[in-house]
Amino acid sequence: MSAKDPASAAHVLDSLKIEIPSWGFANTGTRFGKFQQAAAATTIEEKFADAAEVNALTGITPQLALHVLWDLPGGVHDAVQIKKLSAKFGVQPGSINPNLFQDQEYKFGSICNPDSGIRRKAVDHLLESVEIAKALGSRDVSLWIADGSNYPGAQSMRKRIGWLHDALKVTHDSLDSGQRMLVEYKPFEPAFYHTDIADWGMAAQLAQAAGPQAFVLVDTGHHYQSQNIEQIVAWLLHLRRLGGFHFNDRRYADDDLTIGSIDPYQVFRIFHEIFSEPDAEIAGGIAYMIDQSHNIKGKMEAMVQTVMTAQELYLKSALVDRERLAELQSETKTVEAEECLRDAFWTDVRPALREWRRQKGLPENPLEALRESGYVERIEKERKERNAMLSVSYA
Ligand code: LRH
Ligand code: MN
Repeated sequence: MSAKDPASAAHVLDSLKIEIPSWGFANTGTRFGKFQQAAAATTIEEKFADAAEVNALTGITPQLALHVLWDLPGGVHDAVQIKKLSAKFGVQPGSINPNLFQDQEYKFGSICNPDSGIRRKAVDHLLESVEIAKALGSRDVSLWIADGSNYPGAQSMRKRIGWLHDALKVTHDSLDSGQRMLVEYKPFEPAFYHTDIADWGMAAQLAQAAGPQAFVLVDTGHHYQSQNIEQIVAWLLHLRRLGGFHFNDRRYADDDLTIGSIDPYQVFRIFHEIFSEPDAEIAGGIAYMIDQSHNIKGKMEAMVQTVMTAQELYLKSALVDRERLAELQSETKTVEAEECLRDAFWTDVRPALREWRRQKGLPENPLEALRESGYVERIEKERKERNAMLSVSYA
């Protein structure tokens, strides 16, 4: 048994912070519809309140990711209100996520649209997102675009690459020092023939061309079935272009299920690559964010369960005896090397996690504490009437 003792490794949890998404508390759906939850958050105040509750229970989610058109429909003018809510609930605004996928004009793309006027509009939204991040003191502007096409010949992929570079360069150069632009890739959906930023290589090349404050965001759900995600992580660390993660899980495509629900060993292997990064400063700058849509599970339960699972997998990965592993790897002792990872993965870290929480004055089992708190019942009472009025149909 080569794994380290969880209690002696639990200190690694002190620096782990997980950013949670405002949209994880809202009623989201699939193309076939939305199942309303009476307790779901609709207003930005409710999203901050729910995030504050998750942070009170887990102690490691002090930041809330915001999606511009969903959380700041008034643009940079809404920053004042956000700052008030942040002060009231003790949760900081986190990454700022532009919305370049819902406006009618973006049918054929946003920053890659053949119409220069529409590209201008999209770039203006990116620049406003940077101004919002400045106003809120947010480090990251986290960019995902749905741009692509559905039929061969419909669009010029070459021309669109040029427009992409132009837009990301302008956006990068508007950043303040200390700010970062994260480029998120996705192989398909909503476009189903080509997607303009489809994989890590395209995103890394775009980030390098944009400038030193541009990095790649790895959404674990944005990969083809058999892709080796931890190898992509190793490459991005090597290139010094790994900005952060959108953690979730999937069985088929971008299913946005809760982290570790389908393949917990996947996240463990990703954390292993990060713990293997010799430069602590590089490893320290990585943003760990959640990007999930909770259509079936209760949104508060799902979020608390998600944060606990991320902590468990992070601590498990910290238990790998990496010195021993390095020896075994150079001696090509395949099975013994693999056993180093398996020993750590199969170690039950929950007792050490409970002890870490106890020492931090946090509930030993946040999910149990959520149930005992009556928080969900309370917000359900407050919100059910309003939520009942909201439409359920997709179309
Ligand atoms: C796209 C994505 C992106 C977000 C959205 C909510 O699939 O992962 O990160 O903007 O989900
Ligand atoms: Mn994402």
